[in-house]
Amino acid sequence: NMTQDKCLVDIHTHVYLPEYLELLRKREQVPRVLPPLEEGQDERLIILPDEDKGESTKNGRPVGPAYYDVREKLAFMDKHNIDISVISLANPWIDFLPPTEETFDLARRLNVSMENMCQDPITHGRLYGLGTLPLSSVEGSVAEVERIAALPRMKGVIMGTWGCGKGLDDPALEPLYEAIAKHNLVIFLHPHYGVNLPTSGNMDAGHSLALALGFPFETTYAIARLILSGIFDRVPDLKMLLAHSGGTLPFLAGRIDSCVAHDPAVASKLNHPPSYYLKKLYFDAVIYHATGVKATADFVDPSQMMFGTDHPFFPPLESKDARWMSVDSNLTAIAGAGLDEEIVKGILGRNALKIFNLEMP
Ligand code: 5CU
Repeated sequence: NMTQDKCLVDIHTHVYLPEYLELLRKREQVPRVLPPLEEGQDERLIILPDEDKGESTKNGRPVGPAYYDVREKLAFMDKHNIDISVISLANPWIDFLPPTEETFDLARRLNVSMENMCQDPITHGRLYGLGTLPLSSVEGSVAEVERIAALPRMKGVIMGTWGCGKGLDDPALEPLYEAIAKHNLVIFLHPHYGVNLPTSGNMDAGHSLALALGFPFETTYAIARLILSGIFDRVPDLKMLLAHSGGTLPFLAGRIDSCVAHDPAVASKLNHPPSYYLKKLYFDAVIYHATGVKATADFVDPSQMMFGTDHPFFPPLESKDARWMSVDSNLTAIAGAGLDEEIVKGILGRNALKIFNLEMP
């Protein structure tokens, strides 16, 4: 169908909802929002672990209306001809809050606020949402999944790699995975914590290496552990979308298979080699080079890949009116990966319509 063929869907696009910014403004520890450095400037976001300790990162990043205003999201979509966005709260969600009624109530309010944003008449049906879970409590999260499943424009949940503090392979999380699978919701698995290497004493790389490498390495390790836990044998219908083209998983899958095969005690816990499970996951195409797109499309069926922008992160540094380089790099990478036209159309929109069960606006 022609319309679906031309559709551009962004499945990796974030917001910091007003209720969340309110929470971050009140905090004195990372994650937090600081007041503007000078009057008339934007507030500043400090969210990454130890970001407040780095010389070039201690003032955080400007956080303006693109981070919370639905009109800015729509203007960004219009500028890049994006038809539909599946929006999610940005990191670090509410992972750091204790398992209290107050946290559960905040999760509820965030999800209703997200649903309302997606239902705002000015969006003309162009937005869908992913919910936020109070992950310090599995019980609280299962209850929230039940609520999210009843919200018409919510199609899944966003989750970090922390789980309830012991990683994604924590057996305590299984009831949550079962609840998510039961409702046919998608988990958008997104990094935040990095790989906990000592910070370099010689060079201040700002945010660049934490985002470029810490994030994907974190995803790689967390998902490999999750797969080795055998969760996908026990909950085979669990749908999981990996940020940043799965970190380095498409590239390292062979090494994971080989190392597991040579460790019979580990291999015997699984019905299949690790890459069997990896190939069932979904991957975004937020990797910026054609080589990364090719590697992912070579590893998984490309019908499991979907376009994303990472808005509002990586805005243009010069003109505010320009198209975003971060968006165009991803579009160019998808177009330049030597894939068939039909496969490219799938990555740009058709796959997302199907996987998330979205309706054309
Ligand atoms: O690259 C990304 O996905 C991000 C993100 O989600 N959050 C952030 O702080 N920077 C980059």
